[in-house]
Amino acid sequence: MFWETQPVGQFKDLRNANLPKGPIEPPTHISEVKEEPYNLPNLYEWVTCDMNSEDTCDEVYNLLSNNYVEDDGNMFRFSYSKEILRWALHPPGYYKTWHIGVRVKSSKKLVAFITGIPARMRVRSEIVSMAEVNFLCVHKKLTSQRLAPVMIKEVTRRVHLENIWQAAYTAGVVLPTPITSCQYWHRSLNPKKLIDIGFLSLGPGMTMSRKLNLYKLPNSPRTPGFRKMEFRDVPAVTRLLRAYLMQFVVAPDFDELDVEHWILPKEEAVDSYVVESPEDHKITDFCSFYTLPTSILGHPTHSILKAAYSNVSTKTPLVHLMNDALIAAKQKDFDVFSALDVMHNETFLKELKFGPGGSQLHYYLYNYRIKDILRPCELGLVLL
Ligand code: NHW
Ligand code: EN5
Repeated sequence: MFWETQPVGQFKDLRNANLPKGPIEPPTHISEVKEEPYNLPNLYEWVTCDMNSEDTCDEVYNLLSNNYVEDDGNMFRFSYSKEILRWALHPPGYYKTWHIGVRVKSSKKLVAFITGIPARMRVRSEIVSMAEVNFLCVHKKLTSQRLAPVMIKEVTRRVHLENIWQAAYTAGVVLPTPITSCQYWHRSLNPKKLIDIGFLSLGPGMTMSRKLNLYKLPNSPRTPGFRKMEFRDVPAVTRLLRAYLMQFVVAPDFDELDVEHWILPKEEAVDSYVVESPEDHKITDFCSFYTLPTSILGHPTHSILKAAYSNVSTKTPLVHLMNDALIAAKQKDFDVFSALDVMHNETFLKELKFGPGGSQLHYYLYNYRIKDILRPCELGLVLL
């Protein structure tokens, strides 16, 4: 088994509380990192994907929208847009060499993909340089050929070449071993469409009109001073976000440049709002969610929009703030607002009529052992 050979927490060690915490393997000198890429089966070759190239970005988009993550009933497939992919892969300090493709040598067709981006992560009081690994995808026709382990080893090698020895990643499947397992929650914004496409079921004793009534939202946000975030808000939002994230055991260590990249609104990718106090014009709260179009498989109506979030509140109660986030998302024509039970989200999910989704999301660290498995509310990290 591949994962048994990797420096990750193993299932058999779960009961052993005495293992040392922190890095599982010590770093080596970069000069000792293998210089040549790992061997692929002979038909294939490695490529570095330049996501600024329109053609390459198109190829990656097509590979993912046809082969990436589906729900357990294969009714929906994540369909990250080119805007989101570019945004997701170009944070401050990104490495182009960490955007890795596999092509068929003869036809040059792109058949597999994996990415890393750099991030500073805080684990308790330690700041650890990490890679966040995402968008691992193998063309449906080539699965079960053990390509994924080679791709993971290759991204690991390229991360090591930048003197980085830890990584964070999420997956819907259970691997050795989660630092926490979170539940997806969904809040219907457009129940009629969600029922039409089978995302939501009407349920016994429910009528469409009762359903529509249940999920009705006001036409505009309720909190006075709730407005779209602007560039000038970056310092205040950074302060709020840093203070909020300090409450969690594992969370990113964001500076102003990170906030400018990850939080400042970007069309088709991320929406963020602040509450500016009408009295003294101070920024007291902020919330944010990203766009994730999802293909509806085998249905004439195409593409539903999902949103996730990351949020902070100091003054406005979190429930009110998130209610305004729902209203804002509804106004922007999103069909569903999704969230995980991470951070303090448990405090508003039920009250704001989110329902538990069909699947879980497991969080992992590579080459880093933490003291105990975390509760979702101890986690301050959202990956795209
Ligand atoms: S999770 C989304 C992953 N993508 C999808 O689900 C898309 C649809 N599926 C596929 O494309 C978000 C294929 O099924 C994939 C597997 C490519 C998933 N993570 O090649 P084989 C991310 O992108 C293990 C990790 O035959 P396949 C996070 C599996 O347990 N490992 O499988 C990515 C088995 O190992 P075992 C996964 O179906 C994080 C082996 O792969 C996995 O053709 C990556 C089988 O390989 C998954 N999602 O392709 C890790 N799914 O030991 C980063 C399966 O059990 C680690 N496997 O025999 C850190 C690296 C950086 C470190 C830096 C210091
Ligand atoms: C992340 N970076 O299954 C990559 N999504 O619940 C890895 N279900 O949307 C992610 N099957 O529950 C991998 N509707 C894990 C996620 C894979 C995608 C996935 C789930 C999350 C999902 C929907 C559709 C299920 C269709 C049948 C779902 C019900 C929602 C309803 C809302 C109102 C209250 C009750 C529940």
